[in-house]
Amino acid sequence: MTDTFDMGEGYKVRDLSQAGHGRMKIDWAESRMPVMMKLRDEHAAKQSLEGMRIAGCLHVTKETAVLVETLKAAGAEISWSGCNPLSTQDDVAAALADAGVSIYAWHGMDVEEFYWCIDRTLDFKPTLTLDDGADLIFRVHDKHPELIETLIGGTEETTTGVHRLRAMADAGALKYPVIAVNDAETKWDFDNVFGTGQSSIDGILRATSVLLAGKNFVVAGFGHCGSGCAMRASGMGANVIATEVKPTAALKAVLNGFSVMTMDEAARVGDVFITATGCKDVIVGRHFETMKDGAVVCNTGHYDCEINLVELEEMATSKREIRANCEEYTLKDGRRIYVLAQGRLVNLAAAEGHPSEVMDMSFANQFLSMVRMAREGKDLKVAVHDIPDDQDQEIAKIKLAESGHDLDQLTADQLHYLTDYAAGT
Ligand code: 9W1
Repeated sequence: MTDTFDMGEGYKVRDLSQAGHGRMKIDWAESRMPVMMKLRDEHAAKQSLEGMRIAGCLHVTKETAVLVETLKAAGAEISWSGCNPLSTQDDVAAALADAGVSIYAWHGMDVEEFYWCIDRTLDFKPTLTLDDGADLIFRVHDKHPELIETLIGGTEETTTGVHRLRAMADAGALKYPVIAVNDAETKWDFDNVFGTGQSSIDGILRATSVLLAGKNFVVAGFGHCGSGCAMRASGMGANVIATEVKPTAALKAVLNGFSVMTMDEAARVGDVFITATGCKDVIVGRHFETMKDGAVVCNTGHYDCEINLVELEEMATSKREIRANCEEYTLKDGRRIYVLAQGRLVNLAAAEGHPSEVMDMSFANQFLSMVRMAREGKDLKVAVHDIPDDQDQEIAKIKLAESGHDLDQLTADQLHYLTDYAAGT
């Protein structure tokens, strides 16, 4: 790692000469994000964000670049930082800096640099903040309360961020309105089921190149993420086994045609294991004791505590990285267990996160929330607001139309039948 940076008026990135590569990635993402491109056309014509200064703090990826350039096209001034030092793609950051965006982001920055970057994005006194993790909102409240007067509102992308903001609002500590982008159906359902589902399988395949057909694929946790992984694995010919603690979730797995058993049972028969529970110690020492030679174990759930690697480490006689993101643990009896991405999120560490087509809808929610706040101005109450259902429907409608799928429409008579209780059954 070098300590050189490219720095100019209003940006700091790793290496501006990578801008060409970054631009190619952004072009690719644009071609897979029809909702964003449609909104870009529409709101560039209307200049819906004219006069808005938007500070954003969100993973600097090719998809995020499409969001940034859509906000810009709609007339906003932008300043940007990454919300996670490890998710920043330096070539994408370079392309944005090259296009005149005030961006402060580079891969592998430390905590001090992280807050320095956030502070730079607040220098132009934003009217709106856009968050993934709520770091900007917290930073404004903690260190720059003088900015609150001119702030119209903010958005938050993640579940954790929204939880913390609701707690803040309940305590009367939230000082400007926030829209919870996380709680939209077009964000939550598609990110978790289809985004995590595909990218987790992608991570497993990149790290191992195993054949899934005919294998016993064990999914711990049959929530949105787990069911997404289960369906994709099933589509590739694996026998899916789900483990659960929640009766209705287990029943869903059964009615989808999957087996349900305890992890103690599944450990003996599984070939590939993925944890997606959000809880700790899902796969522990006693499970490793009974696993087959060659078992592959990974996690797409809560950080890196779902698989107890401390216990595995104690049982192992040796450990080596046999390929990128794939570590082989050899046990006393000679059995080998393969752990992917050191138990961290396999879809981010070994693959590329959610595909552009999925981020298209999540970011459409971000964009339309920005437009809504610009329109409503200071009329929006200081609270955590939900995405209205018509915004979800509108995004899904554009996505369908842009990919060539037509919807039926209710006749006036059918509408009457559905809405008038007196019309009878
Ligand atoms: N977000 N554009 C890693 C992503 C880290 C990451 C994280 C995404 C996107 C879950 C957002 C190594 C992209 C992001 C590529 C990558 C996320 C954390 C996206 C998936 C969420 C903690 N959370 N996300 N694309 N890193 O895919 O913005 O490759």
